[in-house]
Amino acid sequence: SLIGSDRVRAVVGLGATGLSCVRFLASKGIEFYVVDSREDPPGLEQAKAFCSEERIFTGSLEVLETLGVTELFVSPGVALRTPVLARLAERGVAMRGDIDLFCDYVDAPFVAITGSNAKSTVTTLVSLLLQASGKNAKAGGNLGLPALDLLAPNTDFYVLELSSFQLETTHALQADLACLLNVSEDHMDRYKDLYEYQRAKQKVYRGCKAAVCNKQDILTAPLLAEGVPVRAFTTKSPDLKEYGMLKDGDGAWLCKGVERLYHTSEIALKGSHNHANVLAALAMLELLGVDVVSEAVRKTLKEFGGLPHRCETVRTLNGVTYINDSKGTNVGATLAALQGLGSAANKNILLIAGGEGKGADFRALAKPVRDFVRSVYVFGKDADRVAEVLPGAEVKRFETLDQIVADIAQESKNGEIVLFSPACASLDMYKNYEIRGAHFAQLVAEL
Ligand code: UMA
Ligand code: ADP
Repeated sequence: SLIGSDRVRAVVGLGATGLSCVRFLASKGIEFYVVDSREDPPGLEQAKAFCSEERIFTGSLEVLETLGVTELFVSPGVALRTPVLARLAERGVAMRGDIDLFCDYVDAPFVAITGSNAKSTVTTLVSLLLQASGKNAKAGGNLGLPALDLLAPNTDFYVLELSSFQLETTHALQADLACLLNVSEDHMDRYKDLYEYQRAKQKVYRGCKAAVCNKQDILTAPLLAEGVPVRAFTTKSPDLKEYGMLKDGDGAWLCKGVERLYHTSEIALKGSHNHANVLAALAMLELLGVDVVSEAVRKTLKEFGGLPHRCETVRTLNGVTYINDSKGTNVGATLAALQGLGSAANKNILLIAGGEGKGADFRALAKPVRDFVRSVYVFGKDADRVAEVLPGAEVKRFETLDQIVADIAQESKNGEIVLFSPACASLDMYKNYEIRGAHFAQLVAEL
């Protein structure tokens, strides 16, 4: 039925996802149209190598209504609420995505990982642990390399990071292992409320053969058929089959039930949020049938210090530690950074926040700011929206990051932590969070 001639397909959006669909459909000899709302989308020239020019339409999506389409592969950046898509869906046109196509063709076990935060860190860690354990594992999806581009013979495991947008357009995921790490507000410009967003995230569990969830976040709890194995993780002490932590002096043991697995002192990832990430990854290894305790795993945990732009220490100068958490693009990530790095006794954090708030509610920042932060520096489009929820806190408002770093260089004291964790997307002032983080790191390097 996949190559049934009754279907009329179109790829919507010509970014990384759209191009991967174009290449893949062409390689299967399947015909399709391509549409993009931009006049000159980034993937246009490349797409022409796989699709005749008269089948490519740019500048508007409205043309879809005249093509007689029955099935769309919609890029994650294109909202299903876009009027023309909503009208077509109403008429029964299938709204699919690249992950749906991946599921049609994948012939090796795959892991699906989602959550509001920590997806990239955990996806990367799981694939590194599998590789260290001798498996041919490939990681991608929202992480960067589109899922369809991963498909290759002799793969033992695919490890996919999935966004809520990708899950919206996925109808039969049926992952061999599914994990929802956490749910906190994000992308509220695309969802009606937190529950609509959670419903998209929960789709990761649909038809899965095993699952991992977060005991400390009820919104991650799966509703599954009897007999599907589930493991939970927590940063508190675990029950019998759970992954959790037992305090030990200054550190703690990562445990499965009462069994001690690794001590925090032998794990490169720092902060309790990152320990939760390691526990999630270990739980996944177990369910994939891979040894959780081995020299290979131990060595990997000792070496993997995290991805750039995620609570990354970029410099220590005059006793002040500068941390780049530019990937902190929502309130939950900034909360985790403050809780993971903060000390109520010292109150030694200088927080830099602001940017494109995506309609978020920043009130959850008030308490950790009161507890751990000496001074807040805000900038960007939603600077005032961040500032207004922090009454009583010392908040300084600036136009640019350059001005903020210059001010902090004067004001910061020995022993303080400068945390650049915006709680906002970067798109109001930067091309993406990586360029924003690199700008911060460069300003700090020039001090
Ligand atoms: N487009 C339209 N109409 C619109 C919006 C976009 O035609 O209304 C077109 C644009 O003109 C552009 C194309 O769609 O040509 C862009 O597609 P896209 O925004 O879906 O981006 P891709 O390049 O396909 O990248 C996507 C993910 N991007 C988004 O979800 C926004 C990438 O995640 C992902 O790595 C990639 O697929 C491969 O799977 C990025 C991301 O920011 C990192 N994700 C969000 C996040 O992590 O918070 C969800
Ligand atoms: P994602 O791919 O979901 O955006 P990342 O691994 O890129 O996840 O991390 C995004 C942000 O979330 C970073 O600011 C990081 O410090 C923060 N973070 C990492 N682990 C957690 C966690 N367990 N809970 C909340 N935030 C976290």
